[in-house]
This record gives sequence, C-alpha cells and structure tokens, in this order.
Amino acid sequence: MGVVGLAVMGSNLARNLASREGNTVAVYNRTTAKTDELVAEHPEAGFVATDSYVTFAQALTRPRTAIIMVKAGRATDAVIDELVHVFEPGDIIVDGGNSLFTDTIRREKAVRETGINFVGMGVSGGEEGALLGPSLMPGGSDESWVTLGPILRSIAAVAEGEPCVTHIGHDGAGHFVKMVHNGIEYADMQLIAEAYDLIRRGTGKTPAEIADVFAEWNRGELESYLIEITAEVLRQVDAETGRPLVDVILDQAGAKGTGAWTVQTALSLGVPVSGIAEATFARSLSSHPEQRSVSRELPGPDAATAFADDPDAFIEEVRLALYASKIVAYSQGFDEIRAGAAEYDWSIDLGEVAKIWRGGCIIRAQFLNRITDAYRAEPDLPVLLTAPYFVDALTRAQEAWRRVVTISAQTGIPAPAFSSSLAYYDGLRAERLPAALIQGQRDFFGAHTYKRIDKDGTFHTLWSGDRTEIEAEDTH
Ligand code: 2AM
Repeated sequence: MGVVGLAVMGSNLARNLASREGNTVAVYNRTTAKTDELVAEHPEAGFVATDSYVTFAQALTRPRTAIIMVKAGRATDAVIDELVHVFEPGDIIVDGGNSLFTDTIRREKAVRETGINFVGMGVSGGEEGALLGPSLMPGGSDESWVTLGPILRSIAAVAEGEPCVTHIGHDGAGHFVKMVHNGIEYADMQLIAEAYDLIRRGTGKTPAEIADVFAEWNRGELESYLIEITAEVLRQVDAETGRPLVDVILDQAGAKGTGAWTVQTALSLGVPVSGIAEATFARSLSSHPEQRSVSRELPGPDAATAFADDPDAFIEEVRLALYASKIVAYSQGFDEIRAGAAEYDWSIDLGEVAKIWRGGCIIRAQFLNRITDAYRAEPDLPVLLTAPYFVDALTRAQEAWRRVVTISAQTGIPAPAFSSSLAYYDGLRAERLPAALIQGQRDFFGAHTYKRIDKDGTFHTLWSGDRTEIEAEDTH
C-alpha cells in the first residue's frame, strides 16, 4: 500500500502501516526532500521511496491502495487527479485528510466513473494517534471496505480489545462523522474550560490545585483524554516567568474550521447543536481583541473571587454541571449524525460510532460505552439523553447544574456552553413552548398559517380584517 503526503500526519500514518507484520509501504511526497528525509530517518520501516506518481503506482500491488494525507481542499483534488491517471479500475484511493463531507461526496462520484474506488476517511487522534493507532472513520463503497477493512483494523487504536474502526457508510459518511466528532470535541473542551474558570474564580485555587481536581475527576464518570490533558496543561509552569503556563498563554482560541462546519451543517439540517455552536462562537469571541478591549468597561457585578462558601461543594456542583452539559453536547452531536444519515441516505450504526471513538481519538472516554449501550438497547432512540442511564445522570446533576448556571449569571463569569445546554434540556422538557406565539406572529405578518392543538387542518386569522379564523392552504 502507499501513502501520499508526508507531513507529520502522513509520515506517522505511514510508519504505523509499515510497523504492521507483512506490510510494505510505498511513500510519495510532492517535495522529494521530505520523502528522502522520512526514509533516511526510519530505516526500520522499510519504506519504498518513490519520486513520481508513476513509480508510486508501480510500487503498489493490486488492488492498489493509497492513502492521501495532504492539506484538505485543492491539494486533495490535485493528488486525486494525478492518482486517477496512474491507477486502474478496482484500485482504492483513500483521502485521510480533514475534508468537508460534501467534497468527499463530489469526489467519490467523480472517481467512481473511472472504476476506481474512492474512500473519504476521517482520521482522529492527532500526530500521536496517527503513529500509534488512530480512530478511523472510513466511508466509501462496500467493495473497498472488503480490502481496506483488514488494513485499517491493523493500524487503528484498540479499545477494550476492539479496533477503533468501522465502515461508517457510503461516500461522505466517514468525513461527516469525523466532522461531528470534531464539533463534539469543541463542546467538550469549552465545557472543561468553563468548569476551570468557574472553579478558579469561585474558589481562588491555583491552576496546579485545579489540576489535582481534574486528575481526581479523571478517576470517575468524567474519565477521558481531554480531562486528563487538562490536568497536565494546568500543572505546567512556564520556564521563563515561573508562572502557570495557562496564565501566560494568550487567551484567544484558534480553530481550523471543523467546528464551524459542524454548526453550518446542523443549521442546514435543522438540528439544534447549541452546545457545539456556543463552543465555536466562544472561540470566535475570544479571538476579537479589538472588541474585547472596548467592552472591558461594560457594567457587571464586581469581579468576586473565592465567592464559594464551601469550595469542595462548589467544585462538586461544577463537576455535575459539566457532566450534564457533556451529555447534552453528545446527544446533540448524535442527533446531527442521525439527521445527516437520513438526509444523505447513509445507514450509520450510532452505537458503533460511539464504540470507535473509545480509543485513539481526542474525545476518547469510558462514557462512550454508555452511548453504545443506549443505541444497542434502542437503535431508533430519538434523543440520546433520554436513555435510562443518561436520565439517571441528569436527575442526579440537574439541581447542581441549575445552581452553577445561576452563579455564572450572578457573578458575570461567562459559561455559554453550560447555560445553553441547560436551556436546551429545559426546551426539550417543556410541556408547551412559546413556539406557539412565534407561529402567531408569523401568521400575523406573513399569513404563514398555523395548526391547532384541538383539530386537524391549517388555519389563518384575518389579522388585518375582522380577525376571524379561516381554514387555509398549508403554506408553512
Ligand atoms: P509538500 O511537502 O510538497 O509541500 C501537507 O501540507 C502535505 O500536503 C505536504 O506533504 C505537502 O507537500 C502536501 N501538499 C500540499 N499541496 C499539495 C499539492 N498541490 N499537491 C501535492 N501535495 C501537496
């Protein structure tokens, strides 16, 4: 098999492939110096270096399998164009980059015409995951999965004895699921960040002390890679200033765009992923120093520090609020996958998706087993958080969750993901929503009509006439 694109992710994935019994890996990179460097640095890998697409194709046994690991976008199209010329029907081109799923749908369709298989594959786990075992989310045809399955199983992370890879669904399904994975990751990170901020300002604890809190949490139901690394980051001391590193890092969060894709797609699908959206917007807000500097004098409560009377009790409430909000974020993310599958005609096993996220990837956590269990018990579960396990957890957490959101509002410590998750939860629970009033307003200004709770049909009130109600055509 072969790998095209030898930046860090591609190099590491190639080394991972080469380290498996029986594999010989051909490598190609546009800039040949990088290929030579990789091959020289890793003689143990036994790479076959190639310096053109023709020699790359010649080096592969058929059906040829090439994994492309280049920058998503135009570079991916450029490489596919080249490979299509040197590959033959039955060969497989895998795009392991962070491609937008609609690009993958387009590319799969175009490549299929040539008889070559195209597989868009989400790869999660960063550089280390690529080297030691990532979580893999391949889409593409059933035919390509027959060849790819064993290869991918051999290089994927292993969680509880099972490789973290499954055939997600056709064409763009793999990249879609990877996209939502990243959106959930944004939400998870934001929630952890809000918890840290509330604890720091609420208890006056130092980052190192809060690191201990997270390390402790990592032994309970919040156990996850993100909680684990949070403790590591908080414990880190800056060598230059001797201050906690977190205090010298500029507080403007970057983003590569997958969170925004998740939210944009959710908007198109009509899925309320409010936790993911708040997390994405929170990064945007942080990254506008010019707006933040002119806003610093806006009125608010005096910045209270160490306001928690009982720090340990407060920390426990924050933990519960974090857990509840996390359940909401995952529930929303799975809702988006369910809606995407319906829209694009993919058959996606949601329980399997949770399973392959247990290892290798950034959101890996024990917690994902509960999601798998929930979908095993009820594959058509309409709202993940209504599964019995999550209802139990939310029942335990909800009072604390409300108190933490209240404290956030009262003290002026922003907790957008905590509060919007709670609002979503209460929206779902509501017996009646003010959506009825919105329907009334829409009917008033645009004759958009409404339905009634007590009889079938579609109605319109003659607002500018005598305000009697008439039966109307259904125009939405
Ligand atoms: P390079 O080393 O020649 O720049 C990440 O940037 C990877 O994508 C690198 O391996 C890079 O190759 C590759 N890449 C970027 N644009 C490319 C293109 N248009 N064609 C082929 N590879 C490209």
